[in-house]
Amino acid sequence: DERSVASHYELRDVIYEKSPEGIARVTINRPERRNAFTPRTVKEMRWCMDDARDDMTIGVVVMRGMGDLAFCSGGDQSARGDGGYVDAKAGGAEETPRLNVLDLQMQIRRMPKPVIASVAGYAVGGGHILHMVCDLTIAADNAVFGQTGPKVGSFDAGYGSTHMARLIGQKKAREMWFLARLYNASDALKMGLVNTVVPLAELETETAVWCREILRNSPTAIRLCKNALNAAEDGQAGIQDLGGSATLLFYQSEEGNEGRRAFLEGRKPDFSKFKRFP
Ligand code: 2NE
Repeated sequence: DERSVASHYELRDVIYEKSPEGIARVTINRPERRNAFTPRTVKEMRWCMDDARDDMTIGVVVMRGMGDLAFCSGGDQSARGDGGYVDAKAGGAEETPRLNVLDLQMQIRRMPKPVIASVAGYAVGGGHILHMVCDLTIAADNAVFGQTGPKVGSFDAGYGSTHMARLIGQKKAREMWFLARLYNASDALKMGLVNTVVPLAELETETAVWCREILRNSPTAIRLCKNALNAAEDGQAGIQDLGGSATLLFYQSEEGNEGRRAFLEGRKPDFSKFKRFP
């Protein structure tokens, strides 16, 4: 029941689908590399996230990896130059290195609709961080989680560390980063890293069930709850996001529109009729 999205943006590493019921699905399509991402993969995912945000028919976004073996194995180590991750330019020259996956993490945090990670197989390295910054994680029973960065000379000292500590606690977060072990799905459930674990064959169906349950609820209530949960972690940037939603609501009110109308009509605004709620 899904239709692919025709767009002006050429997607090569990612498959983007939207269903009429309001679910957008972003699939990393590099199974031969366990769905590792390059800067190009991330740019494509960012384009999809922008589209899903702006599309008012979409109420929930699902992120997944192609195949059963991996959700995402993090940064593609073969795309890592001396200064960081790069795409090769024509002629073999390197582009300017930039860790653009941090922008993707921010987009997921700021998406005013839930983003669900649907994890089969490995979610490791930067791929593990992507599932952590998603609002919910549904794991298949073959899922494996871990931070492999310290083994390959990499780390994420942003959400990858601090949000992890909020999810699983300081001791466990330090264990995950310092030892770089891998954890199976039932460990992950006990640690609070994922919301539920289902048999691999049921992952897609169960993800759709969660999406549909979300879609039945008030989009504005969900948006504000997400804003608030983020704001408790994100400081001033989180308050800005919550504030943006408050402004969106206020602009839809009579009181907000009285100010605009008065200005355009060249008169003084009359706010006297609006209640000062306790
Ligand atoms: C994911 C894992 C554990 C899977 O193991 P296995 O045994 O199932 O598969 P295999 O044979 O290792 O991988 C299959 C193919 O995928 C490539 C492999 O090189 C292999 O290629 P071929 O030999 O068939 O040609 N592949 C897998 N992951 C890749 C990767 N990340 N980059 C490039 N090629 C990859 C196992 O493959 C594994 O441990 N992968 C490496 C995980 C890793 O260290 N990721 C980077 C961590 S750093 C990071 O992502 C990061 C961060 O920490 C902070 C910010 C941003 C990024």
